[in-house]
Amino acid sequence: MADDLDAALDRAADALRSARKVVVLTGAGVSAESGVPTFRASDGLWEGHRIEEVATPFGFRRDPQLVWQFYNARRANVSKVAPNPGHYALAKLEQRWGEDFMVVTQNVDGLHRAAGSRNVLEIHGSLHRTRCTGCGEIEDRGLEPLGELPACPRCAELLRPDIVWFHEPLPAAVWGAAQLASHECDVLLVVGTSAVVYPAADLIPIAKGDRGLKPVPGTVVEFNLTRTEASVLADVGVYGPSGQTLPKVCERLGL
Ligand code: BJW
Ligand code: ZN
Repeated sequence: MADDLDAALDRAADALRSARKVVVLTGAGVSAESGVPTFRASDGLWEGHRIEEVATPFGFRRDPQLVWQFYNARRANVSKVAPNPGHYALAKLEQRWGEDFMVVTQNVDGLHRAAGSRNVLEIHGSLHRTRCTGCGEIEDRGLEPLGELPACPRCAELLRPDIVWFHEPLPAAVWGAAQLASHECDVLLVVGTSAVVYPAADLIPIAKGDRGLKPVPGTVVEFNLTRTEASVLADVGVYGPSGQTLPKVCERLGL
């Protein structure tokens, strides 16, 4: 088994060595070793709530107070955690590739930026930001406690978390940039995601060139504890905790 992992790490490092442009798609698993819970527990509940209650626009319309309680608790949890070696390894890779390295994250915890990554697209929003349901103003409020029905300082309408809930479109500019980067990349690292949520999971076939012309298909490397929906499209699978495997890739690249 250890031999398999070593061989996979060698192949991942080889793919990166010859890559001009690199994209990383991350999910909840990259933050698991920081103590942020992942989403798809077997009971189908998120911290005791049904997904429709707390992560859809309908749930927010029905009971904004409950949704804010849920998000204030999430914000408080995230304020206590720190990036893990997996986040730092990705920041180190960005230093090697510069502008040609991009992290596309489904996570809303802000830990990639906290670890020093700069070229980050947060395609599902951020726990740090609020969005006004009246004037649309988006504001970075950090993780300071907010009330149960926070109001906009400009127009006094109800604020909501700046998070992409189910049934909502991803922010157009951010999603467009993620698609373009995936189309142009030579290597896509898929880290800690079950790859079941769309349209994020579409970035994997886009990187392979399956959704349009790409002269040379991108190489997809999956980092996860287990095989996922992404595994059939992955050229290399590195199975183990990403807080351990990503730093080993950096070591192999001499970083
Ligand atoms: C480790 C590890 C370690 C652990 N090391 N690895 C049927 C009904 C309704 C909707 C749909 C439907 N069918 C399809 C849809 C569309 C829907 C969707 O995809 N649903 C699927 C679930 C089926 N998508 C949407 O609704 C999207 N919008 C949309 O389609 O809009 C269309 C539209 C167009 C125009 C106008 C209007 C609408 C929006 C999706 C937004 C998703 N947002 C969420 C919630 C945010 C709330 C919040 O965070 O507070 O984002 S969903 C949730 O899942 C969250 C995550 O970003 C996302 C992805 O999850 P992720 O990151 O993959 O986590 P897990 O837990 O699933 O996996 C963790 C992985 O880590 C596992 O594989 C572990 O093994 C691994 N792991 N430890 C390495 N140490
Ligand atoms: Zn407002």
